[in-house]
Amino acid sequence: MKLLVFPHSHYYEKARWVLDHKNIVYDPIAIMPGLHMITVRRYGKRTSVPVLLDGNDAIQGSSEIIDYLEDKFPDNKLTPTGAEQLEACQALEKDMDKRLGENIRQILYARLLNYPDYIRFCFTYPMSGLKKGLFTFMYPVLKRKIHDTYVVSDEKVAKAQVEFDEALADIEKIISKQSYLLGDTFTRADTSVASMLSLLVLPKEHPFPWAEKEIPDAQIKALHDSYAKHPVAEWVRNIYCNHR
Ligand SMILES: N[C@@H](CCC(=O)N[C@@H](CS)C(=O)NCC(=O)O)C(=O)O
Repeated sequence: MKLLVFPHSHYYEKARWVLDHKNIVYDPIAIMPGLHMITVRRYGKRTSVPVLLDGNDAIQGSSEIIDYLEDKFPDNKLTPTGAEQLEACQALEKDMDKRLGENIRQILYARLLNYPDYIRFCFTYPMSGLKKGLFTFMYPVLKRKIHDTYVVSDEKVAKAQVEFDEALADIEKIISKQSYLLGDTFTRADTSVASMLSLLVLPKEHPFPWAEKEIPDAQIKALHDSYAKHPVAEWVRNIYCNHR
C-alpha cells in the first residue's frame, strides 16, 4: 500500500493516524508540489493529496481513505455504527476539515511562505538533495501558486482567523462536557479534529519532525503561544498522548 503525500499536511496526518491505529504497513511517498498534479491526476478527479494506492484501487481524500480502511480492515474501528452517531461523526469531520483545516492552512501560509527554507523543509524533508534543489529552483513559481490558491489576500486571511476561532469555540463547547467529540468513545471525529489542529499545537507525538526546525516567523510563533493554553489545545495534546 502506498500513500502519496505532502509530508507536513494535516490531511495526510488524518489519514496516516488511521493507518497507524490499525497497524497497517504502508509506504508514504512524498511528492513534489507542482509536479504532483501530473501524478495525482492519474488516480483521482482532483489534484489533492493524500491519495492511497492499494493494488488497483486509488482512493483520494482523507475521509474517503478512512472509509476505505474501515471497510477493508474492520479491526480497531473508529467509525460509529449507530445511524445517529454516524451522521454526527460525518458532519463534524466534514465541517472541521473545512473550518479548522482550511483556515489554519491559510493563516499559516500567509506568513510562512516568506521563508523558503522552512517551506522546503515542510515539503521535502524526506527527499534527496537533488529534489530539495529542484524545490528551491521552483519555489518562486510554487510560492505564487500556493499564495493564490490558499492565501489570496489579507482580508481573506483575517476572515479565516475569525472562522477558525468560531470553529475552535464550537469544539471547546463539546469537549467541556465530555472526553471525546461524540461522547465516551474515541472515534475518527477525534483523530480528524486533532489532526486539523496539529499544525497549531504541534504535539510531540506527531510523526513530522517539527522540532528539527524553529518556526522562522515571530507572528506565527506568537500565534502558537497564544493558543498553547487554550482548552482545545490541551485536549489535542491529551488525545495525541493517549491515542497517537
Ligand atoms: N479534502 C481533502 C483536502 C486535501 C488537501 O487540501 N490537500 C492539499 C494539501 S494540504 C493538496 O493536496 N493541495 C494541492 C492540490 O490540491 O493540488 C482531503 O481531506 O484529503
